[in-house]
Amino acid sequence: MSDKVVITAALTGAATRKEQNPNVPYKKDEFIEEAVKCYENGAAIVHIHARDPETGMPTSNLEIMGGIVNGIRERCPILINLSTAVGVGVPEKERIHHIPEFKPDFASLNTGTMNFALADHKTGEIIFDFVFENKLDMVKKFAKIMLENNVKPECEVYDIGHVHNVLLLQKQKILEEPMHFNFVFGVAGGIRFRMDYLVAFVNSIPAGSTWCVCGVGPNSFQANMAAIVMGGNLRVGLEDNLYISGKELAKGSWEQVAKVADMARMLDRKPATPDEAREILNLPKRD
Ligand code: KMH
Ligand code: ZN
Repeated sequence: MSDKVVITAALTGAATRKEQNPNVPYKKDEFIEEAVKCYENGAAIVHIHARDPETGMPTSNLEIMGGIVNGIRERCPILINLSTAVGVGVPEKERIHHIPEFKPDFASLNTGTMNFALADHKTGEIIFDFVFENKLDMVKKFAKIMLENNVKPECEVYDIGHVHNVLLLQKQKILEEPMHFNFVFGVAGGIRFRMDYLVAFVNSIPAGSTWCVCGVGPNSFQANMAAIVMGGNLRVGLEDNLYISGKELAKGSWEQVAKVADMARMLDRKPATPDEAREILNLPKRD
């Protein structure tokens, strides 16, 4: 097992709001400060959904996104992963147009249509009911654009069936090996964290693939700890989890990065630098 662990910080996502945690970034400078602090605390990658600075709504507006991406690139060498989920109801074109424009190191590739709800796991109540559309034809189109632009896809899998979708596309030579997977636990509509499910995920991907784990809400740090033990990579951040412990709000994604970096060190693994992450995850070289 590698003694290095690649930590990704997912700064915003599409759903979390300042009303829930005031440290969710909306403005360009807030994104840049968060990214720099995440880098300083051990993150090698930032995963970004841009926000409209006034409303806080998710957007892939090229001017807004350009300010964030270029601002981060000027301040630190952290690698950049841009979301192609973007936000609820965003049309297909606006989910992908920023990828050829900014050629990030990584882009998320969501691999199956699914329920993507917000639920109260204690009562079972569905708070927000949403179908996340990722028809295979669209996944294929997005993957092709990533391939043409030399951008590595991070295959987002929320259930084992999504791994099988990825394998179908890989047979068509649209996804190059070694592939990279993000195993997402805890979305209402996807799989919840259990050690045996993580083992099943790891056993279902082609040998030589790399993988990362993230968990939504209370699944977050438990899934991360399991990934450290199993030799995988980690993702934390206010996109996935608003808290640092129990019901204590995180001061920023960077505080969660510091926590999992310590967890990794405790188990004799160290956070990878961006250069090491590029090598470990087989990312294309950049100027
Ligand atoms: N919000 C996460 C559970 C993406 O941006 O493409 C999954 C995610 C997907 O980060
Ligand atoms: Zn995301």
